[in-house]
Amino acid sequence: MTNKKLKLLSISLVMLFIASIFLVNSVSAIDTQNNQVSLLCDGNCDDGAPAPPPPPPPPPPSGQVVPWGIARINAPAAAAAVDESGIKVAIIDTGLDYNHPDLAGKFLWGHSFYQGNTPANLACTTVNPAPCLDGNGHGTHVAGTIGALDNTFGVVGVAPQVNFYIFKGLDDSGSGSYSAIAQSITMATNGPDGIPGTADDADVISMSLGGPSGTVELQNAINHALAYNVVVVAATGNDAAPSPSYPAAYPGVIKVGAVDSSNAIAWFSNRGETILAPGVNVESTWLGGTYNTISGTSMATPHVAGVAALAWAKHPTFTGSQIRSLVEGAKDTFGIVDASKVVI
Ligand SMILES: [Ca+2]
Ligand SMILES: [Ca+2]
Repeated sequence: MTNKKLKLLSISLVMLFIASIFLVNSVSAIDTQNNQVSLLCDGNCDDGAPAPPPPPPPPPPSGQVVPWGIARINAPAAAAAVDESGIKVAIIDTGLDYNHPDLAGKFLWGHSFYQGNTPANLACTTVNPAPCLDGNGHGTHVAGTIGALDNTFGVVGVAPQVNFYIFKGLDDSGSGSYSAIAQSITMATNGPDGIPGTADDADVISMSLGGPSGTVELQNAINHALAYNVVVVAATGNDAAPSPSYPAAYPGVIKVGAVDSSNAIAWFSNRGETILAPGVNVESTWLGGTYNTISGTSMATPHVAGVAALAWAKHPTFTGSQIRSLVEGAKDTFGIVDASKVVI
């Protein structure tokens, strides 16, 4: 049971048709032989091959782009209305390119359960963040949607002032054990001091990953997070299935499905969502200081995690359950999250 794995949830644009088959096997489906859970993202991050070397640095930036999804959910105006600089968002994914200029200074603390594709157990600190370096790109993409800096270049995230706890619970090919995910959830909840219910606990946990079943350890970790007022956000999965993958399926978790820029639910998005967010052609940060445009419920989830951070900034005395209700109720007529509704 404890060796089960989860995977990323994203979808390749270029290889959309191929990806549609590939994802069924690798994204939100647990391979019962290997007991794997997977990322919910693009073919780029889920091909099982070793991560390519980082691409060369991009040309000098010339102006900041507001990705369509950031504009669509009214994030810029909402972020302008609050100070979210004290909010800590834990990202459980493939790590973070903490050297990316559009994510500079955001890494606070974390832990790595993988080095490359090899299991590990390494602390990540501001002095030595290296164990949490992203070898895939997926985690860095998620991070950029949550909180890429509002500056003169690149992209901007939903909540540009937030900081990150980074848990490398997925390896460089996008797979991770259920136990690594569960341990990441517990560590994020407890924070650097190891004690739940103190000021250094994560405020939000964002998980762009999933598998078709759960484990006792995973559910216990989710329940621990919820009991200590951590808002837990997870992707529904990319299998075009009628119900969410795990951990999104657990009660109390905000379950995020994906829509395109025409307000239509993405063909791949598992249903049973409690809210929708942009998840098709999402531009965000990538490895080596670059940017990439990919699709998946993996890409929708960080939009909602960012909105949850803004909600905490506006309502610091709320319980986690109150924040969850506020966020899940902050939707437009299409069911798409609207950041402006959590900062009123
Ligand atoms: Ca920027
Ligand atoms: Ca703590």
